[in-house]
Amino acid sequence: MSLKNEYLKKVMADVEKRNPNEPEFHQAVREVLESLEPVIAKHPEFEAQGLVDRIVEPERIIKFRVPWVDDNGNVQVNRGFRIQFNSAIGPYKGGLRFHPSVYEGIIKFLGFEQIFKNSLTGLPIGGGKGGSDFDPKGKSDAEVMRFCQSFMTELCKHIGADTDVPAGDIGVGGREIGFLYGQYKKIRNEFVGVLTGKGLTYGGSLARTQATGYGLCYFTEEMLNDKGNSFNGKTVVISGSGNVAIYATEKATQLGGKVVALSDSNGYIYDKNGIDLDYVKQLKEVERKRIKEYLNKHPEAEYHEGCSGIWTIKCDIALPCATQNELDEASAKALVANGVVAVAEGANMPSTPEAVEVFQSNGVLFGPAKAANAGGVATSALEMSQNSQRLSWTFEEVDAKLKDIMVNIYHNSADAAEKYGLKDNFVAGANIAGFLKVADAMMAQGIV
Ligand code: NDP
Ligand code: 2IT
Repeated sequence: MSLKNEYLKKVMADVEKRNPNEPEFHQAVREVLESLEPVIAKHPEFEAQGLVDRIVEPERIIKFRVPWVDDNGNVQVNRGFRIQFNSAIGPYKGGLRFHPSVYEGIIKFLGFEQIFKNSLTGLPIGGGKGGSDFDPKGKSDAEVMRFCQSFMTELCKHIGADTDVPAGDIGVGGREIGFLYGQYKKIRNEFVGVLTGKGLTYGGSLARTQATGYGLCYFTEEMLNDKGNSFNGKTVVISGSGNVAIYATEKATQLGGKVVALSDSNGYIYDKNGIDLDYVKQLKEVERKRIKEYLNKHPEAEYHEGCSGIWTIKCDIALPCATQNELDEASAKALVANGVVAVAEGANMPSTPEAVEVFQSNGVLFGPAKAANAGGVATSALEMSQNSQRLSWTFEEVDAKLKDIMVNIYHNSADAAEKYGLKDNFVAGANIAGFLKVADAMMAQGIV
């Protein structure tokens, strides 16, 4: 699909010119602008107020040096980022990613997506994202701690409980959030909800660890239910074996599905008997080992090198939960040929545009990341509410709110798609519904 509206074409050309060599950011913007064609046609005031020109430009980009000393006494230097993209509906909110592939274009694409995702949750949170090209793999706990302390020594000048509230993403989990929080508190002398995903003994919310994976399954179950279908009795393939993949596996299994495959960046496992999740948790959450070690306890399972082969496994439901552009056109065709019924994105932008086109043109139910994985950030916003009240809610309370939010996101996306003549196109629906709330707030606040 290509852009037809002259205003949107001009905005896209400007984005490409102003952000050269950032293909992931261009990809994320193009998808949203394509969805907005009917909205811009209906609302000439958005063009008159330069609204789309403004929404594609981050409010602020912070880029900084992160020096630290490794266990051998050598000085290491990484680069840190925080992009404060849009604060129209609330303080900037979004994760921190520590991965060697991080550069400004990755943080920009993630921050841009976060604006619309956060809007879809119905909660008052703006869009932001940050991270570093630091690679936590193979580092000792002490090295990770020194890195996090150095990172926060700079970041703490730019964030705050009512300004910008970071959380986890790839390579940033409970351990990293703890070190980051400790350093923030030491420098600022404030015990406040400036990060989410905190430990339960210092202000974290029950169910935040599970939230993205559980939320993904609640969304998918609602999408399936709407078409008279469900997880029950279905074969499920999930990529990744990190936070999102693990808790998607747990909830998909509770809903009656059988998860037969997981992966990491080296390869994938296939266990036709259904994944032994307790063992995966032990390997990944406790021992920080590779997924191929699964065969130590389950020699009857298979391990294959490489990531994309996972999509050739026959399944009814596929949940990509690893990273951007991990599922391409050829993989989408393989899933369709094997009869996949639903695909929902736990990762951010895991399907290439060509893959999305294959799913949509073959009648596969497709839940885009912004909608399907919004449960993590939604529960982060619930953590912020609890911190403000200095109260903590039970697991059941938070989980019930999460489920409610995911069901609403599905219906708001489906309704917006239908209203604009794009029934069952949840990509367009999520983009439009997410955009309209932010657009309304920006219109009300003037040219800022
Ligand atoms: P984790 O770091 O816990 O796990 C990441 C998983 O993805 C690991 O299995 C990792 O394998 C794999 N992976 C990472 N990078 C690559 C790569 N370049 N190629 C292949 N595999 C890769 O992260 P999360 O589970 O938190 O995040 C997974 C996805 O979900 C990301 O896209 C993230 O943005 C998204 N997300 C996360 C949310 C959250 O609350 N955590 C909320 C919403 C979305 P390996 O160990 O080999 O690197
Ligand atoms: O991509 C995401 O939504 C996240 N990594 C979670 C962000 C958050 O603030 O909880």
